[in-house]
Amino acid sequence: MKARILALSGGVGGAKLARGLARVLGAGELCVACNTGDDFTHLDLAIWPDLDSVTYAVAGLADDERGWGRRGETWQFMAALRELGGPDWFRLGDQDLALHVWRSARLRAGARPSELAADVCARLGIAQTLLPMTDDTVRTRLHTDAGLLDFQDYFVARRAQPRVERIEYVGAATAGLPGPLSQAIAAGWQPEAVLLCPSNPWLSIDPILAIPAWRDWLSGLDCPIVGVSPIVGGQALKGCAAKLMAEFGLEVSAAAVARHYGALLDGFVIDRVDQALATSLRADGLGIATCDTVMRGDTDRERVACAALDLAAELRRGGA
Ligand code: FO1
Repeated sequence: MKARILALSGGVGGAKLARGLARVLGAGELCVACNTGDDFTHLDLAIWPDLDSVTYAVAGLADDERGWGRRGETWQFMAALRELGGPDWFRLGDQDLALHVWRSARLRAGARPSELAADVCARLGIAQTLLPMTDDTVRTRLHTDAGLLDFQDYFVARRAQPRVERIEYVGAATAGLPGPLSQAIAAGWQPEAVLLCPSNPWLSIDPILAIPAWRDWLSGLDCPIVGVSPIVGGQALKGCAAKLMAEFGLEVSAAAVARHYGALLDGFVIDRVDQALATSLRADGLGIATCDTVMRGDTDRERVACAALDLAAELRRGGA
């Protein structure tokens, strides 16, 4: 593996940073490992929301408004499905559908998830390595006041309304690293830095960290691990991280996210509006960088990518 930087990502926020990183790094210098806990089988199709969001973002095909799926999408399949009385709570655009149909056929024919991800990258002209977090099956399930729910049932069908008591990552305990990463590690590969994207810590990054092989490898690495806060000014920019934190009895702040990652983290990028948290985070031993972390366009994405990479470089030199 040629990658220098390894990013761990969920969907929306992670995909934005992944695009920024892909734009500021050289071809092949980035590897993104994506959460697969949100994946599910719908209408007999294998749906991989986070890997697809990152793939479309890095390829420049993403719908930035929606945060998932492809730009310029059409919805004729959904209209026809609705007419037939089929399930319409989870929207599959016509172009996006091609990916789900083709991937499902390839999986049935025995392809490995990481092999499929590499094929899609090659077809879409992506020079970076995008991987599922594992080639095994891991599913995020939420214990809520509405019962035990699969992720997409909670997040999309019920609009993240139920109160969450506990989250489990079914299959994580026995899951392995994705094939290409295992092979690279066996051949002596080490990243220069690991970045935790501004994704939901509990729903997007924790499923990766719940895999013992990931935890063990990350904690033994001799390189900085730098996070970017998904919480800005006490609010989540998108998604339900703030709601979950409140339900878990946590303060909704960038500092609480840093504490959640604990000893794993060497550095943290926080928003300028959270500047006041920097002193206490530094006192906890973290390297801190502040910048405007809200990512609306490519210039924003490149700025946040550079802030995270610069902080990692400074930590490698022993500074920050
Ligand atoms: N999110 C929604 O809120 N509603 C949808 O109908 C929906 C469809 C969808 C289809 C393909 C895909 O790759 C993602 C999709 N998402 C949808 C996003 C998905 O729920 C993600 O898991 C979350 O955004 C969390 O990352």
